Amino acid sequence: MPILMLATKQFSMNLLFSFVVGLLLCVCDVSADDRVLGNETETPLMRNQNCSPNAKNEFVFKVNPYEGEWGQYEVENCSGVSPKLLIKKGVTYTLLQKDKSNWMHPLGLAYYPDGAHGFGPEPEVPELEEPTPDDCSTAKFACDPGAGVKEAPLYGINGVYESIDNWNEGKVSGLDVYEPLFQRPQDQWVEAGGDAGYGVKITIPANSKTKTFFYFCHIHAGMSGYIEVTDANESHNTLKLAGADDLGDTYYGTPSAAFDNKCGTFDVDPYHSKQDEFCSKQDFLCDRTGSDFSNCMQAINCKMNYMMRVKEVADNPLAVFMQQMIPHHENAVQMSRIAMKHSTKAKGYDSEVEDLLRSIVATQNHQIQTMKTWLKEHASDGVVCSPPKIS
Ligand SMILES: [Cu+2]
Repeated sequence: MPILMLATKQFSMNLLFSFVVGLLLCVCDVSADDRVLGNETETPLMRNQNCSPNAKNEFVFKVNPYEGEWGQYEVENCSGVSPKLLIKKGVTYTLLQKDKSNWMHPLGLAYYPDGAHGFGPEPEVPELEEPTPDDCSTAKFACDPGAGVKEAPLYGINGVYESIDNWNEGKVSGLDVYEPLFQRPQDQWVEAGGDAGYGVKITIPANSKTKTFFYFCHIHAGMSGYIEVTDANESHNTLKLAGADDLGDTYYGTPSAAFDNKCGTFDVDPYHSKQDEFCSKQDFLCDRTGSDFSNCMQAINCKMNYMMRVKEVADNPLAVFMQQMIPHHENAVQMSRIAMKHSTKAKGYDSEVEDLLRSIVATQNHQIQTMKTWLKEHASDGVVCSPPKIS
């Protein structure tokens, strides 16, 4: 074969090889971004999509830190965030929490969204417990699964699960052991979880009247999703609290704008698109480059600057502390979300930095929710006053 033909053939093979490798890398990149770094398409991910378990009847959980205000759960091989888990009676399912993104997000199961955090006007809603909570017999909740029906989450650490007969005995298993472990430093959480990690098992008995219930995070409100018994008995219970049967924007927050999706932030877009209104002539980075990162940082700092300028509450300095600390903490969370999304290739980015950022997001979000609850009980939200005009 002439040398030229050989070279051409070799060139074509190389081209084909590069094309195939490129295609594979491209496919891997997209899925990696979707799973680990959040969504790069600048559109919010879908919520409440039907989700079936894997072949071992497991739902493998992760937390996507970029969706919604508090982050939202994802399940391996299911699309979107906060998916609706489809289950059948009489089958034992495991909600697995092995991935490190689950740290500070221990799952619970409740008859209404958010369990002990409360939902709508209710400061607390009944959870799946053994025995069934008395509240389930009231008309406003109406969630009694039936006489003698035992349905409750069985918590497990490193593959060792409690049983329904020693439910939450609080020494070696149960929620009272599970939840505190999720608040330990991340390396200790990983070590205690061992090879099998953490998990929550649930079996809905054949004679149960439960059709729809919820998974939620014991530490953060606002991260719930549906679980539906697809072969529920005909005389099943129905949800009574308004809004529980249609979790949407009111619950999860308005889906993020394109700017927020690009930044990895939540509800910052107006401070970018209408910056003159909120932070006229103020630069929060000197000699700004105008890169995506730079624009994201400018917008979040504009938001914090604007939101922290609250009217003084003369008779309650603690109210002012709470009102200012909320946007201050929100900025720390937003800044960490931007760093997780835009600085992974920066010099010095390693697993310790990743742990630090995850810790800022999870712990400060929890503190924000605590401060918001305090304001609701003892004062009111801050009244923001107009920024000074800089000429
Ligand atoms: Cu959480």
